[in-house]
Parts: sequence; structure tokens; C-alpha cells
Amino acid sequence: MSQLVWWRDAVIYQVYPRSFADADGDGLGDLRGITSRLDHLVELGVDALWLSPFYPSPQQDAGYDVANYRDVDPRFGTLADFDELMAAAKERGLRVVVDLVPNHTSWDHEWFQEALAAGPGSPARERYHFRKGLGVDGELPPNGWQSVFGGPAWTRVPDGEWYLHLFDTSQPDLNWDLPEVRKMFEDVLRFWLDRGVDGFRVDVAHGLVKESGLPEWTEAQMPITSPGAEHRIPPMWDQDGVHEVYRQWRQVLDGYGGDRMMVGEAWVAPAERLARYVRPDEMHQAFNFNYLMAPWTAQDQRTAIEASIAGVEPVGAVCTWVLSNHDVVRHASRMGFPPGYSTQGGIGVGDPQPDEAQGLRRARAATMLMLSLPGSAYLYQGEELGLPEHTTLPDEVRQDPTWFRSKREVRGRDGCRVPIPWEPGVAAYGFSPNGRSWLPQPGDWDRFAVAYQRRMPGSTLTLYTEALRLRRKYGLGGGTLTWFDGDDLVDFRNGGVRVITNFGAVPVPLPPGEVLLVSGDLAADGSLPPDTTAWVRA
Ligand code: TEU
Repeated sequence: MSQLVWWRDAVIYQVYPRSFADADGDGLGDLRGITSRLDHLVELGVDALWLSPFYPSPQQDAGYDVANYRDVDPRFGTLADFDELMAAAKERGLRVVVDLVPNHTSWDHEWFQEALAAGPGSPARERYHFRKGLGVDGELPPNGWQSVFGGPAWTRVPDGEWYLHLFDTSQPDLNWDLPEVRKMFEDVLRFWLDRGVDGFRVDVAHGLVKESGLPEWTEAQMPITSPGAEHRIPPMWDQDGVHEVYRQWRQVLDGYGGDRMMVGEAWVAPAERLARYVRPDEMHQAFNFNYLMAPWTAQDQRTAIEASIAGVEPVGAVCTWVLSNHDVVRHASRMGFPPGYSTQGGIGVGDPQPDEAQGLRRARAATMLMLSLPGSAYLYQGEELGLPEHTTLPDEVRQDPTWFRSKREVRGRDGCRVPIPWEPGVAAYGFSPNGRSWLPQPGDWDRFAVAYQRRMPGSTLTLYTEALRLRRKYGLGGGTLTWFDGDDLVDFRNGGVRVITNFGAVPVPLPPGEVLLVSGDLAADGSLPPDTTAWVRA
């Protein structure tokens, strides 16, 4: 089905640069490594890639702490390497989206360094949220706001003032009331648009603007933000003023011809509230985390799908669908936990191990369901291999600040960031030319390696490739859904394809018609087993 703009039904693949492919052999992925492996994305059949941050950074939060928005970190390469990556992607018909981190800078950013040097009351401090503390000597934080990563959202500097950071201490929040901050980011947008990028993924898109006066809020920060116990929007999230920023950015993007896009990372519920980010003059898309977090039951999945579509329909936007990214437990493991078990913030120390077989079976069924939905789908590198979370990383190699800030109560996000296995039977599975890897990969990952799965019928990589081919052929990304009722089933028709997922405990018969693809094996009598999705020609 032809669509007016590329992103409305695109499948966008998230590349996490430090863990995709390493060309220079230091054990950390880099831009030249990505360029060398682009053909994997072409064979898989995605439309675009989104690159997580590769900008100069002290890497306190894996690059989401940006010290310079207009350059490449030497660990990842040079601007020339970036231009080469862009050219190689264009040559292959792949679009490129880059990450923008506007809520906070790194503490190494020149603005923050200036602010520290200039002292209290200086214009340089205006660019951030510096405040005097409470208590007799200002020894207490200015308010009780908590960091998403755990602990207070304030850190004190030697002259006695405190600065706000909703994430790590190394990530001071910018003051978006200041025109100078707005101007700087418009220049950053233009810098990358001029280099040819097709769009931006906007980090913490619901966080930039804070309620004026920073009123008290003592609740812990949750991944999804909705009106809290006091029935008020938390003062640090989802403020009305943030939409003004995106209207301005939309004009900048539209000045480049109309096919450049923005997708917001906004952990906002319910769906109608999230839809405000994708009004016609704002962002093009927002990640749909309400779907990601829906429990594995027919009822919950159907409700999440219908609510998501109903949420964006009134504003004329498209839905997005996402199951994994660099912040959440990989869905092949997440879905292996017992019902009601939450892996928010990572797997807790002392938690049980997930059931790998159940996790992978459900992950494959969930992926086929996701890829049959209208709108845009986001894949996270490695999920096309069915990669599980690395749940047994030794504590001493962990680098995620959430691990330290949670006082080592949750294991954090390193387990979903382990470098990709490319070849079976070689050191570091071919991730790096000399066998190094910044996080150790498990010893039994041969079966997940790209080259191994490419030649293995029925592999997860084969399933993804075939699903993406059929999704395109049948225009599933641009269709509409007609629902059928059934106990423990998600069952609908999208154009010429009937999609059925069995959430129950017993096999169910399939409707007549050519079976196009199944996420697992059918039963001997041709019926659909539990935790399995089928696409049938309708
Ligand atoms: O994440 C924002 C966010 O609020 C969550 O994904 C959060 O990281 C998670 O729930 C913590 O357990 C974005 C980036 O995707 C993430 O990698 C960064 O760490 C964060 O912003 C700060 O830039």
C-alpha cells in the first residue's frame, strides 16, 4: 500500500552503537562498524535505523550524557565516519534517525562547566536549575524530587548551591524557560538536518519543561507518568509548556521539505495524554510504552492495541509499536517471567531466572502480532535473533548508573546492552576483530549468532525477515483492523490477512485459508498451539 510519507508505516531498527559492531578493535562498537554491517539491515528488510547517541560524552550514562551536540565521540569515530555511514545507508535505501538529548546535558558540557565556574546568581547558572538548599545552612536539597535512577534529584556543588538532575548526577537538567537554550537546540537540529538525517528520536520528550517554582513532589519516579495519587500531573513531567517546543521544532523540520520526522520518547499515560505529543503541528510519532507494558493476556493485549489506536486517531497520527529497547528487559526474557511479575527498572537482585523457552515462544508470537499492526514498528538490535537478557553479568562489569543509584537493588540495563553475536564459534562472536567486547557475552550464544541463524530454517532471524517481507507485501502497516471475538484469543483481520494469537492453554483451530506464517510449529492436526501467532490469508 503506498503511503504519502515514509515514516507512517516504517519499521525502524534501533542501533545501539557501542554494542552493534566494532571496527577498530577496542571492544566498543563504532560508526565504521555499523557501516560494515548495514547489509544485515537490508537483508532483514527494515526501512530505517535509529542511532542511539554517538556524541562526545564522558559516557556516565552510555552517551545519554552529551558534552557536545555537534560532533562524534572519538571512541565512536569522526564526523567523516558519520557522513560515510549516511552515504552508505542512503545507497541501500535506508533512512537514518539520530538521537537528540534535550532534557539535560552532561556535566562535561561547556555550559555546565561555565555555570560551575561562574558561581551563584550568574547568567551561566540560569541555563540549568540551580537553587539554594533548605535547612539552617542550605544542607538539605531544595525539594524532595527523586531521580528516575534512584536517590534525590539534586546534587550540591562546592559553593553550596544545588542543581537539579532527573537522571544521574552527571546529567544536569537544562532550563527550557530560557530562549538561549531553545535557540541552541534549533541550531543542533539544523546541524544534523544539513548532514542529511531523516529524523530525530527525542529523549525524555515529556521532561524538558518543569512546572514553574518547582513545587514539592515526593513520590518516586515511575517509568510511566500519569496523574499521581494526588490526581495532579507531576511537576517535572508532561507539562503543557513542552508542546510549544515541539511546535517550534516542527517548523524547523518542515523547512526541510516535509519528510523529516521526530519520534518522542515520552513515558506518558493514558493514550489520550500521549496523543497530545503527536498533534498535527508537533511530533510525528511517540513511542507507545503503554503497549510495551501490557501484560500477556488476550484481554490486556487487545485493550492496549485498541486504546492506542483510539488515542491517536482523533489527532490524525499513526501508532507506534515497540517491545524492546536499550532501557527495558529484552522481551524474550521479560515474557518468560510468571504473570504479575514486574521487570520495571531491570531484574531485581535475588529474582528468579526467566523461563527461556516460554519467553522466546511468547516473544516470537508477540513480534508477529506487533508487526501486523497498522503504524510504525520499532525493533531493538538483537531482538531479531531472539536474544535474551544477559541475567548473570558479573557485578564488577556493570556500568549502568541505575545499578549504582538503586544501591545495587536492581541489576539495571546492562543485560540488554550486550554486544551482538555475528558469527558462531569465533572470539566475541565476531563483534570485534580481535575478540574484545566491552561487556562479556555468554558462552552459549553460538545459536543466536546472525550467520548461524541466516542459514537455519525456523530461526528467529528467518521469522523476522519473512514477517517483514509479508508486512510490506500485504500493506499491514497501512491497514485497519476488524476484530473477531474469541476466548483467550487476539483475533482480527488487517486487509487480506487474518491475525490470530492464542493466549490460552489449549490449541485452537485456525480459520480456513492459506497459512502465510506462524511464530512456532502448528499442532499435528493443524491447530494453533498456546503462545503462538499465525497469519492466515483472509
Ligand atoms: O530514558 C528515559 C527513561 O525515563 C527511562 O527509560 C529510564 O531510563 C528507565 O526507566 C530507567 O530504568 C532515556 C534513555 O532512553 C535512557 O537510556 C537514558 O538513561 C535516560 O533517558 C536519560 O537520558
